Amino acid sequence: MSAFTVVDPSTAQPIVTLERASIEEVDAAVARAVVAQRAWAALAPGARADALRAFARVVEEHVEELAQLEVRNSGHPVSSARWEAGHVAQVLNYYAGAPERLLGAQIPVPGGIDVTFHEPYGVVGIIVPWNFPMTIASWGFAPALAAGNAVVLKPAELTPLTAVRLGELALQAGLPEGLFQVIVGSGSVVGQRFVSHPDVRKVVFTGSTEVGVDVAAGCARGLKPVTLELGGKSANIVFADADLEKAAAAVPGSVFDNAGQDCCARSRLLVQRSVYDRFVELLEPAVAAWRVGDPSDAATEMGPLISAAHRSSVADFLDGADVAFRGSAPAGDGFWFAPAVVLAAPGDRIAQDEVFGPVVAVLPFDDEADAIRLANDTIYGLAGSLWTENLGRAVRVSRAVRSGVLSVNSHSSVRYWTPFGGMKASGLGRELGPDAAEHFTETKNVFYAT
Ligand code: TAP
Repeated sequence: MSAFTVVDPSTAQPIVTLERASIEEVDAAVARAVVAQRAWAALAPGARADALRAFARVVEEHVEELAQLEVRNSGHPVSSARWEAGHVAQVLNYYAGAPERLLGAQIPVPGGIDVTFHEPYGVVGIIVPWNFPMTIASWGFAPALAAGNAVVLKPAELTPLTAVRLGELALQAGLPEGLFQVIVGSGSVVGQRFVSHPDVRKVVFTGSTEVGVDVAAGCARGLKPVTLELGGKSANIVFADADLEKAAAAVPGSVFDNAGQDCCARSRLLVQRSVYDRFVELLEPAVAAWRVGDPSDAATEMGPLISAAHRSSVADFLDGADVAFRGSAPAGDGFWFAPAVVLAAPGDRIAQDEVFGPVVAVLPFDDEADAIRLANDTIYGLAGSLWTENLGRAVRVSRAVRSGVLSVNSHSSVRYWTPFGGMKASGLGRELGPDAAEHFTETKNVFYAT
């Protein structure tokens, strides 16, 4: 066992010291989960639905507490943190509808009856990053539980507090002991043990592409399915025929939200050359107006970065870069970083690598084909936006960009009832939407001879 300290990123002050779980403790948790899962899967679907609705209700009753905890632990602005906590309750309510709708098929065969069943995997291991600790956890645990699995959840060491509280709230809501366990510890110990443990039959990993590849390789050795939600370098494409004022006003929210620590951040801004200068001009006041500061203030739009180490990795990207202008950031001990707009060329590191900070690279393009080529000029394929008033162009470009989640004249990416996930190096599999509970089951086919 070893201890680590959780820090408030807006003050750099310690909040609490926690113990890291050992491999033996992970194994004991998985053993409890195996027992709990058998009883859970044997319940009537309606009873599982009721239990998830009860969990949702308790989360709803604790939205303010969870939000305040996230403000301290992650530096999220309180208005975002309230949305995130409410979103967890919505995701639970949505997947509470799934147990009674996991329908198999009856397939015509000669000499009998053929039926398919959606069987839960058993124990699902969920590994979560630090950028959206509550919401991303819920995208895994709600459908996994709905489908009849038990869950062991590992939050990131930087941001474990809301996940630990959700584990307590699950018990308070009456979920059985052992069914949903939150295990605090390092990725290399707890996360790796989820990957290697023979009784963890499916893994959901959200985090960097580098670690995701290792997790997938480990899962392949254990022949277990894995869902990967990884990095991104999403394009925000602005055509000359767009509503330029509207598109420019939306840029800060599309890339500086959560201080750019967002896998869907539209961190490459592609602007048609004929309106490039005008658009950059429109951008400057929008960036200046972006409110960076105390996350507990309801008017704040952006808080600090998550850690000192992360801030220096973001700052490295500005070394030698052509910074057009920056927004503001408070002075003080927190891990503050003023948003930056950088003029870039396609091959620049800042136009290729995920910064995961409030930095946007602006690149010009000539025509529709050039825009598509540039948008796809990345190893990633998670999200993206395009701005145009031409419907045909919107259809052509949205079909040609290799990304899992796109929005036209908008930068919205996440709705719990629509599928979410990445192409290429951004991931494997999809979360959310109507099919996610089914992804936590494997199909059994049974033939009954008559
Ligand atoms: P990572 O360093 O990859 O960590 C993610 C999680 O994996 C943490 O809980 C971490 O634990 C754990 N982990 C680390 N090494 C591991 C290993 N060898 N085996 C198993 N688990 C391990 O990512 P991060 O820095 O926290 O998050 C940022 C990245 O996540 C960005 O690339 C971002 O784009 C991506 N992300 C993607 C999405 C979607 S939905 N596509 C959403 C959010 C974030 P500890 O850190 O506690 O050791």
